[in-house]
Amino acid sequence: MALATILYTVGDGVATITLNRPDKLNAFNDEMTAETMAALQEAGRDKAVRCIVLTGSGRGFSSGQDLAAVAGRGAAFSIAEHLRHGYNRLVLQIVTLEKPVIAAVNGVAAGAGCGIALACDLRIASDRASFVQAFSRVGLIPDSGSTWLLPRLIGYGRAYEMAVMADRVPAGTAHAWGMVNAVVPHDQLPEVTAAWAQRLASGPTLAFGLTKRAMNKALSMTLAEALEYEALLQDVAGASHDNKEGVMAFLEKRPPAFRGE
Ligand code: T3D
Repeated sequence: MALATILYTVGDGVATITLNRPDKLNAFNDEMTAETMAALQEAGRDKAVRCIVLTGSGRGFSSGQDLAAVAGRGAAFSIAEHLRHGYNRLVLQIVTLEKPVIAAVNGVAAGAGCGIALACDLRIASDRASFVQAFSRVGLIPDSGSTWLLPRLIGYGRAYEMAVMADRVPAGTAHAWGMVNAVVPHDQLPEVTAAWAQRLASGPTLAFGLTKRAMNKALSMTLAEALEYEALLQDVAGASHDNKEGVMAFLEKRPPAFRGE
């Protein structure tokens, strides 16, 4: 892939996508949205990839929509179409990609950048990171899944406060509110993220993917429906190499050698 706005690397079962417009705190222009989607598609297809890390270069994770690009729009521009073709697809791609996706939040995550971090399965934040629902600062409503994802993670009151106050929520508060899984000293973010990613990449990838699918579906199901869906997917997981390997490893008192299938 020839890439202008992101970096894409694969190693030891982990694909790392680095948003790479640091002078704009990795604001999304159309090119960066398209390249990020292409990289996620490639990571989804590549059997060697069993975990994906999304991070930013420089001092930001992402500042959301590139506002300089907004200023150049004509009167006929449709924001709805822009969302449908860009952020909406990107968010759904992350949520439906059946491999664990970690956001390594290295700095500020604002607007759509915050929504995209929230769409990831796990968030590890640098102690220099912060989260801003910046939309109302520019007279917009939260998008990129924020109205759905944020209240589920932190509850309506805090989500609404973030939306209308649009203040920076520092990493420590985000952790206390349940928005991030861990906060680590800034210098240790790459190392801690690599350790989490490595552990996930050597896990039962099929089961991890089905878990993601089941948990996301369960959010709009009754308990009875979720129980039935678990039963259906457990049939699939139960027929996998990794289920057999996990059971044998337990009985033989050795660590399992999962293949992700
Ligand atoms: O219209 C649609 O397409 C709908 C879609 C909407 C999705 C959205 O994401 S709407 C929300 C858009 N994002 C924002 O409103 C955030 C704008 N940025 C900020 O509020 C602040 O930059 C931050 C709170 C994120 C960080 O503040 P700070 O003080 O750490 O950094 P800074 O000095 O403001 O920014 C550093 C540079 O990045 C600066 O450039 P300069 O002066 O050094 O040349 C700044 O202009 C640039 N930058 C930051 N954010 C953006 C940006 N440039 C373009 N677009 C940005 N979003």
